[in-house]
Amino acid sequence: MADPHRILVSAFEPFGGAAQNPSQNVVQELIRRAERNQLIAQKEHRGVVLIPVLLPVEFTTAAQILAHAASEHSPRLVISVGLAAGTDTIRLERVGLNLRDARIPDNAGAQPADQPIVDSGKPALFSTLRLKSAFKRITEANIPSTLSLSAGSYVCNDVLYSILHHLRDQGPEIRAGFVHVPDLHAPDSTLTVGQAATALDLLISESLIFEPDAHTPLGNLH
Ligand code: PCA
Repeated sequence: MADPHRILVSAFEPFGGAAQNPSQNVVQELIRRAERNQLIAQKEHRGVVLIPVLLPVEFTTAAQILAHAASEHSPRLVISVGLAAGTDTIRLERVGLNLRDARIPDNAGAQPADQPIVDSGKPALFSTLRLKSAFKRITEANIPSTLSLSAGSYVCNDVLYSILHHLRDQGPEIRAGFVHVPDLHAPDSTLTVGQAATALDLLISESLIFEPDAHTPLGNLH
């Protein structure tokens, strides 16, 4: 297959005492659909190849593993998925902050407070995925979604900021970003793994388009 669209999709291991992390189920569902040629992205683009990566919930290490995988596979897109418990929409993260401030220890016991991720790095970096275009399609598919202004200051934000920092000198060809999903295993969850996988699929398909993101005014008031 000539010049495939390789897409790195990462999920996280469980953390904080939980038995599972729904980000893993979402990525597994995406891979299952890809194997059956059922992805919207496969219908809209030729040669989509998904490469799954499972990350530990550990500051620094998770980001290093993702950066290493990006160097190894030369993907077109790097999309990371994590759990945001207590939320009820698919959160398309717009901003990675150069900040570590952990409410709970990570899985290796680290609990940094008020530390930069990259010394003298920029205070914040923006996702380079086509989030607004994807948001429109996800919403049209009746999947509750939010353009989110912060991925927090825990390991997910660490991964988002670090991959954007890592890729910043590599030109616009490699886009990267982060998606938070709700606790899809919660008994009262209003979203399913299937819906979250469809949202990711649409984000992938939109982000493979070689055009700038939509410029519709969608910013949050707060
Ligand atoms: N969520 C955490 C880290 C791993 C995950 O799935 C976060 O939001 O930082």
